[in-house]
Amino acid sequence: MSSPMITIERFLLSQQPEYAKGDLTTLFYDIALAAKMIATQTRRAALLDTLGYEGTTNVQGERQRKLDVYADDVMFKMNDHTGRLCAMVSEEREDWIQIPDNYSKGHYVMVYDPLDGSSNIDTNVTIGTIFGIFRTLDDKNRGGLEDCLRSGRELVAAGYIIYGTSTMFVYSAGQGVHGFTLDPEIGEFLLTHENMRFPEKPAYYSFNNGSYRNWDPGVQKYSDWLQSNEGPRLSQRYIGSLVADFHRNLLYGGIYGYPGEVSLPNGKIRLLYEAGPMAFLAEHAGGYGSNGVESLLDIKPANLHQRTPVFIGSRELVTRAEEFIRKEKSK
Ligand code: AHM
Ligand code: MG
Repeated sequence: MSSPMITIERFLLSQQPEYAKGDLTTLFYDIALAAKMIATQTRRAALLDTLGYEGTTNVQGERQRKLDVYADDVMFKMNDHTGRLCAMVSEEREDWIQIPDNYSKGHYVMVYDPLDGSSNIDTNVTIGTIFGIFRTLDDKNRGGLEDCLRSGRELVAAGYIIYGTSTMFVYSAGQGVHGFTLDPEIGEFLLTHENMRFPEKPAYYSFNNGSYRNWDPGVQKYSDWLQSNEGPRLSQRYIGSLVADFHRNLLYGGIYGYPGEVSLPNGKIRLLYEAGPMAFLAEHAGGYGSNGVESLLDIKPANLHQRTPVFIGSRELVTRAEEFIRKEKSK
């Protein structure tokens, strides 16, 4: 354990800029509280009969699992009444979420994927929660759709919670990426990973190679290069949870990719509440996130649930992916 013991609250207070003290700090703290509730439920899911499907589908036509619905509800309920937010966007809800009339509206917008990698839930494999925070564009007119449809460049903070062998809260508010581990005995997140950076020499590449046949030639050639003698000699690791694959690659160096496919030209990952926040974290840890052509942070979503191809992780590996893709496109 790190020494001295620093709780997430203490760290947040020491890190926030003066203008954000109070609001942003408390917002993170509310998200951390939601994370503890989701972690508790996830750990006991089989015992509480919360594995399996809810019997509903979300806006992307995906069947919702009981834990997807639970996590979405917790994220919403921990944040709707606090007066910090003026709107929210969730993967699990078609429209953006306005703050109920009986609560005051704050100056921030939170976008989130309540349970990422949820196809892994029933098999006891690591899953996560992703969030991003924007400041409202217009203090007088807060919480409209235009406040939500923003590029990752406009994020003031982003983070994820990873529900693995331990639960971790990883975030950046623009001054480094910091990780906290939940001590379940005392119910607190404690600072364990200060100022995380992608290591110089990467170790892993994380693509779903089962989809190789459906990728563009540029992505196929990049994948061939990764595995060739001329390549960087990485091991392949793919969990199928963006949060978990990203987290491992942040610690050991590597690249996560979810390219476009023949029947899914923009891939599977959502720009606003998955790719954008993760690209923000990547850049603040010395890495890079791209759609294969340009930075994920520079793309303004046209709709809330827009998908994008994703290549994210160690900067050099991501720029090499762009080079392969560009070369094939120009043929
Ligand atoms: P989800 O938010 O519905 O769980 O979907 C996103 C997830 C990513 O975490 C993961 O990398 C990917 O889907 C896995 O997809 P696949 O099984 O096609 O490889
Ligand atoms: Mg997801």
